Formats: sequence, structure tokens, C-alpha cells
Amino acid sequence: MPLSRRQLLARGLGVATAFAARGRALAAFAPSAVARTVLNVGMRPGLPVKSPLHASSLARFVDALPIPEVVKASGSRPDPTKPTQRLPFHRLEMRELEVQVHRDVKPTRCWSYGTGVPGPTFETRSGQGLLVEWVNSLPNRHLFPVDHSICGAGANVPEVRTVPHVHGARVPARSDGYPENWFTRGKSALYHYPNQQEATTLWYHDHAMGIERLNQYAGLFGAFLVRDETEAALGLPSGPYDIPLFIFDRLFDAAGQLQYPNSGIPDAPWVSEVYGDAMLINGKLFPYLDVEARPYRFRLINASNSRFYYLSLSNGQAFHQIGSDQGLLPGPVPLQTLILAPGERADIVVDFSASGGSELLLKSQSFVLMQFRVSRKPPSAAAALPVSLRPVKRIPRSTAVKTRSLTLKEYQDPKTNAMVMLLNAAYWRYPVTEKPQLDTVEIWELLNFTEDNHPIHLHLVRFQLLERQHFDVETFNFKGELRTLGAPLPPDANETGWKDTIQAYPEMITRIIVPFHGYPGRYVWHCHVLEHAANEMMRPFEVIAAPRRAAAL
Ligand SMILES: [Cu+2]
Repeated sequence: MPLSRRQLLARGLGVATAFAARGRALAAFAPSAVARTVLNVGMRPGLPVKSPLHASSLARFVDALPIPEVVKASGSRPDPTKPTQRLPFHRLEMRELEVQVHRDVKPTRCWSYGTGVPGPTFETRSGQGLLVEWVNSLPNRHLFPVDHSICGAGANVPEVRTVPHVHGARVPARSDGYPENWFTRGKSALYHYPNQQEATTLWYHDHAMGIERLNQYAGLFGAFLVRDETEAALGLPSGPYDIPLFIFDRLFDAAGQLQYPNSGIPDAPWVSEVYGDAMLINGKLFPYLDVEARPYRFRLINASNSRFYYLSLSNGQAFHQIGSDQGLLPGPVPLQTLILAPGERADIVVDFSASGGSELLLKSQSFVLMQFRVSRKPPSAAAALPVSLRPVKRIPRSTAVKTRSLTLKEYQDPKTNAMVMLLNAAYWRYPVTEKPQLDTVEIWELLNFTEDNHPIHLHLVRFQLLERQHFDVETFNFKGELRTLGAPLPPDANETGWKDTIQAYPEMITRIIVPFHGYPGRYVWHCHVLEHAANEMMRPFEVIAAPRRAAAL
């Protein structure tokens, strides 16, 4: 079988540059020189699990799909921005506990924001702010091996650290969960979520520097739904017919315990990607859901570390995507397959009206995820899906005050075999280079030199996809010239809404247009393949407040 370019490069062919130790040597290069270097990558796979649980051998559809409980407020506290007003106050405690992932699997030790994985769901309304005290009551030892060579996870910092982030929330910087703002057992953080944004499916998860991938794998995530009047007026399936579906893959051992793969390299257990053979839906393996013969709304959330899903129904029936990361699409988009990257959300409506008495499977390629058991009862009356949902005004390119070309590249040190993935050839610790001004619009061109699809997430903002375009990777590598190949490809219909995580396709330029609305301050942008983000595919950006006018000085 011919080797891929990646495999060839991983074997050392074509490596033209000698980097010494990770960090020290790359830091010696100017970013532009680094960006032009011919580079390569090696996959760093994990060692096989000793005495694994083979998920495929488990009995299917013996557990009902769990629906996470809804977070309840415990009183109110003063609004930090208007102390005369009070906001609902919530307290979530992170704890280690045991969950039952399947009838025939022994209880699994995990970490949770509530009583299970995923944690409880926030039900919020647009414009109604709230306060959350996030409390760390976790043990002092991590469930999984910590790689102390990873940035921010050195042996000089506590092993267990947490900082929660609400993915997609427009929040002041101090409440965003900046990766370095972690706190340890016995400590907490009080965050303010103003919710000044449109109805959508957000989710919260841990973001602690250097161990985010481990904390999320342990179970630290949950849903954060924002609702509004416009959405309510559409008559979409609601109440028991509106269900969040978290999809996440894991590896287990025969004793039912989570296994996070280890590279086997002493002192450097980091692996480049994680793929489990056990697919959990809301925390169960092969769950079933009894449904009526009517439309249902499902909020699909990919909470996997690395895995993309290719979702379809076993009977080949179409479903409609009605929303993406940051809210409703202009209109429902009929699909038979939906590709969901880590961090992305898709709001879909599945109509079971014509499937009374049958059993349908939700699948991802050859993986069976869950079963829908459709009632034999005749279809109940349900409102038809509206033709129009919410207008999404396209942002004119002419409004952009700046275009940034930003590379996504993988690098390998031929001596140590250490691998890093960098955004614009810059380490986390380099000075901040992306400093958009508040309330301006920028175009970000993501030049992906790799053979991977990287889901790139920007905190704070929502954005639109302009287009994707192939480019000549080798010409750029050898000559530093950007040569595009072919015409730009417009977004697919289900990518024409507001996004906060975009799939940057391999060897393509992905152009997004970003209004930097919200708040000034320091945020992050990163790949949502958590293993990539941990090994340097994450950078700060800083929103600069508009200069004060003379009259205000
Ligand atoms: Cu990535």
C-alpha cells in the first residue's frame, strides 16, 4: 500500500530542518521562517488498553437514554454590572463519582458537575443573565496520567486543576474560563453569564491548561441551552420532544474503568488523537429511546476528544438540520448524513411520523450509537416545520477592516521525535499577535497544511463561513508563495448560519468573517481536537477596546 505523505514524512523523509528540543529550538526561529519550513508529523498513537472491554460485544439497547437533569438556581445574588439588580445564582460542584454506562458493565469512576455524565443542563433565556459558582471538590490525583512536558502542566503545578468554559457564550473575559485561570480542590470561581445572545445550544466543559483533554475525558461537561422569543414563536418540538444528545467515545477496561491512552514514552504520555471503541450517548452505551410517531428536536453535541461523527439514520430517512453552533439556520436543511466535529453542535429535527411501530438506529458509519423505538400509536398532531427559521444576514466582506492569514501546521523534532501543532507557527507562550478591535469585523484565513480536518473554535464570538479554497501546500512550503487552486467553494447549506467552531479542511484555506462584538479582554482560539489543543494548537487573542474619543478623556 502506498504511504501517505504524512506517513512518509513521519518516517523522516523530507524533513529538512533540524530542530533541537521542543520549545527551545522552535522559539529560536522567527515565526515566518518556521512557517516556511518543510515539516512533517508523526502520529503518536496510544498503546492498546490492557484487558480491554470490547464495547461491540455488549448487549444492545438494554438501557434507556438518560436525559440530564436541569440545573436549579439556589437563590439570587447581585448582578456584578448592576448591583441594584439580582441574578439567579447556581452552584455546581465537581466531584468524583461512579456511573453505570451499561447494564452489564461495572460502575465506572468518572468526574461530574452533578450526578452523572454529562452534567446537568442549564435552561436559560436570552437576555437573562445568571451567576454560577463552579466548585472544585475533585480528588488531588488525576484519573489519568498527566504529561508534565505539555505546556502548562509541568510538575510544578498541582496535578488536578479545573476551569470551566461555556463554549460559545458571549461573556466578559473574566468569566470565560481562560485556561490559565484554573483553581484546585477546595476552591471555586464565580462566573457571570449575561446571555446577551440568540437562542442556541451551548455546552460547558473544562478548559484547564495542559489537562483539558483529560478533564473532559473524565466527564467534565454538560449542556447550556439559550432560548428566546423568536425561537419560541416557531412552534418547534419542545418540552419532552426537545432532547440534548451528547455523543462521546471512550476506551474502557474489562473492569469498566475509563482508559485514556498513553504513548508509552516515559515522561511524555501525550498522544496525538484519541479514538475509543465505545460510543456513549448521554452517558450510556447503545441506549434506546421510546419516541412517539411525531417530530423530535435533538441537540447534537460532539463531546469527543478527537472523533468526528458521520451521522445517519439506519433506514436512510432524511432529517432536517435547523440550527448550527450559534443558533437557527435561515431555513431547515434536509440531510441524510451530518458530519459533526469535536466541539460542534447541530440542532436537528427527526420526524418519526411515518415510522410508527418500527425501530430506527442512529449510526456513525459502521458504529451503532442508539435506537429509537417508535410507538405504534397513530401520529399525534404536531406543527409542521416552518420553511423559514431566522434570517441570517450575510456579513459583507467589505466591512472587514483586516484579513489575517493564519497557518495550521504540524511540526516534528527529528531528534526527540517530539511533535507539536501550531497556530500561525506560534507557541502558546509567544506574545499575543491577534488583537482585533472591539466592534470591528475581520476575515481570518485558516491555511491548513496538514492532512487533518481541524475544528477551529474562537471563544467569545460568532462568525460566518465565507468559503474554502484549495491551495498548493508544497509551493508555500518551498517558496513561501500562496498559490490557490481552483475556485473558492461556498459553504454548504447547513454552514450558512452562525458558527463558533469551523472545520478547517486539509490542504485548504478556510475563510471566516468575524464580528468581534462583546467584551474587550483576553480570550483563546484553538483546535477542538483536544489532544491537538493541548500540544500547542491553542493561542490567546485579545480584543482591544475601541480608543476613547477625545471628549471622553
Ligand atoms: Cu486539530
